[in-house]
Amino acid sequence: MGVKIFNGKDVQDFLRIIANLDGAGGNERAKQVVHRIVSDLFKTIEDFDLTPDEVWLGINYLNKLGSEGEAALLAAGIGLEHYIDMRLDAEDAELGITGGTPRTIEGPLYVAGAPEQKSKARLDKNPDPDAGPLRIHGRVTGPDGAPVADALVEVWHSDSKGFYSHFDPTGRQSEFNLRGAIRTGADGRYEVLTRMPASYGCPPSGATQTLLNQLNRHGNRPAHVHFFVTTDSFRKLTTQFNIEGDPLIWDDFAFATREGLIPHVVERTGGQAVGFEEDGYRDIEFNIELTPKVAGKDNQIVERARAAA
Ligand code: MBD
Ligand code: FE
Repeated sequence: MGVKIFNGKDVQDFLRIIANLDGAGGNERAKQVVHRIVSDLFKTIEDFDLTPDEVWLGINYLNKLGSEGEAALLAAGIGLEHYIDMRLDAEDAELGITGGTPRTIEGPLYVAGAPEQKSKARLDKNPDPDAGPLRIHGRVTGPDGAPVADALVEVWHSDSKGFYSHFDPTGRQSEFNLRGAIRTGADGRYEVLTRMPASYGCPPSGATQTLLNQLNRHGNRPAHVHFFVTTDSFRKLTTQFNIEGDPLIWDDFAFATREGLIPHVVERTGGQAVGFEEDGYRDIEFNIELTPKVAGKDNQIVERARAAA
């Protein structure tokens, strides 16, 4: 099936020229990575005997992906973002770092710059009658269980349609709706009053869902709440919890669900006493245990392009 030229001298020499492996200058690491990726691509074309039409379909797919700004969404969907977490977990295991709240993926929908509030924040700025009141609270501690003061707890989640402010296709949410940044006091506590998120679905006609359709996979996530927890003393934690009972919890297209990140949802009354308009509300306690720096440094800090407002 198909011609076999990949292992021949012509193609192997060509691959070295493409990446300028034998030339001076450039970025050595980039040269090696480009050489490997282009080689793997050429080999894939040969092994599957891809037709020119199929190759151009793939090129056009990349244009669609980029023009829609969905590359980071696809990274979640093909498990690339979770794979990075698996590598960070393995690195921790190798260093003997155990315990702490599990990390899980950031996802593509964080927005920097939410105004900081002390100990407690109300996140819902727009009415959302389909989303009931939700209180989220907990304590930030170090590995020794002692409370961490001055931790910045950033929280973000979707509305009842699964849409996030700043990225909402309906344009209905105001800036930083359902996003907050809470600074802990001496007791290490944070508290958030907000409204229940719902499950997220990839844009149905977008590049990510287009690829998932080819795999007969859905592009949905269980309802979840994202966290960044940043301090001076410990490693930054990137995590999320899922809303208990969501049928997609173990069927997340982005592979973010982990044991330890499904806190109980408790039905409570007395909402006015905690600051809601309603009497009945749901309550989630989510405590956060941070992990130590390595030789005084956060060895796993992730820099990536992020939206800001
Ligand atoms: C999300 O809300 C999300 O968290 C991820 C990882 C991907 C798409 C939407
Ligand atoms: Fe999300």
